[in-house]
Amino acid sequence: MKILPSLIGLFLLSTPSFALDITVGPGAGFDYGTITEALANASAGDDILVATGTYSLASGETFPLTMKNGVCLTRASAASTPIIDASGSQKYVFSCRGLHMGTEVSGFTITGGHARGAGTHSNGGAFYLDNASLMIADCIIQGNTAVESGGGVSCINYSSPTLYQCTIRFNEARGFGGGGVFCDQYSAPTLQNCVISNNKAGYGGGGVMCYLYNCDALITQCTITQNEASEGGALWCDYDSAPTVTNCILWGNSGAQEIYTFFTTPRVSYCDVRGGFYGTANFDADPRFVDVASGDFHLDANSPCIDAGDPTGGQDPDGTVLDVGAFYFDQNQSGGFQLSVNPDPIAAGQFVTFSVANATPNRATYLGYSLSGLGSTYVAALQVTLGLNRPTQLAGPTAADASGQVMWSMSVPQQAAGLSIWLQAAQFGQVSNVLANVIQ
Ligand SMILES: [Ca+2]
Repeated sequence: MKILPSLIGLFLLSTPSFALDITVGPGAGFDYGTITEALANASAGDDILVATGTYSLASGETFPLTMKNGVCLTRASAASTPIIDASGSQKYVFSCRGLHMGTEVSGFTITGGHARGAGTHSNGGAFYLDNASLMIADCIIQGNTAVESGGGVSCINYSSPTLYQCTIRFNEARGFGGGGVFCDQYSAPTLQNCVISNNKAGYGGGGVMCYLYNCDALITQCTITQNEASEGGALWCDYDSAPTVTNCILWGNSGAQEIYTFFTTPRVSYCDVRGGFYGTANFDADPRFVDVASGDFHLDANSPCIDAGDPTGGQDPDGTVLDVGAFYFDQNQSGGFQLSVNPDPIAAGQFVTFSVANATPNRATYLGYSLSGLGSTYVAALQVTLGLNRPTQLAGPTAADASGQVMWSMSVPQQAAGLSIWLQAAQFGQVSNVLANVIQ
């Protein structure tokens, strides 16, 4: 076909820049064999696509890997997660200095880094950021260490990266703070849908430390658990640093408290905090992770975190109110004991119907509600713990039908308009999801 070269020529003429796809992988057929070489030869706008494999000293890498402005370093296929392993180098894995958004590292397992250089270079086992605001997405940052702070990630000097859908676990800041993430000197990273677990800090902030001067991190829909520090097992907020923490689980960390504050007022709302914390709609209830021992921090079907997020903050992919934590519980696929309401939201002065599906057939079913939010209330007669604070029985007992369904209809008083209400159904030995609603 002679037409092909001219078509390619047209395509090249119409391409406004000379951005390249640079491939990295073992053996022939790739542009480079190492990420080190690819980065050295990349320019702003280039994508470096890394094939499955382990990239280490043994495979020819030189650590730290120095990120370049405007370069996207990512996996060649979403089906794989290449491993970048700096073990033996005694260096942090990535050096990120003077970078802006548009720079990206995504889709890797990043491990084996060790920050032990002079001054601030003893921070940031996997990522050392200095005035760098890149995107770090879909990465597993695990098993890195820092002599001082930021076992996984260190953000200093106006570094405000976005960490999205990352798992930051088993990292250690041996000297000071931020087992997972350390922020200092006007650094305000965004952490969204991240799991920060099993990290350890020598002193404070087992999960995250927001240290001095306006480190106003945005921490949204994250699960911070099983971290360890003397003060602030989950989070440390120091003088002048006031992170905004929304729809997060801060639970099961070891330390004097989950959130340590020193002359600052972090904005914490719609969070499940062990021991409680001031702020809008925070609660203190076992989040009911699927399996803590194996590191599965998904929610089980009876988690009080389901639909407990900020109702104005958007929806989960299943169309329900946001769940609290890094992972939402899919109520469409659960097949479990489920409570729903129609109309949604509930309307004052009208009838409302509450429906239960997938209950145990022919068994007595109850509907409870609270006007004061989520909580943890044991009901001895049913041997269940309701996820409601000071609940009152609204309906039942009503036997579920042969297909496990129950419906209750009732009129809503006109004067209920504007009330927030939380509802949950229960049978002996099991509870439904909690419905949160604001009566219109
Ligand atoms: Ca939800």
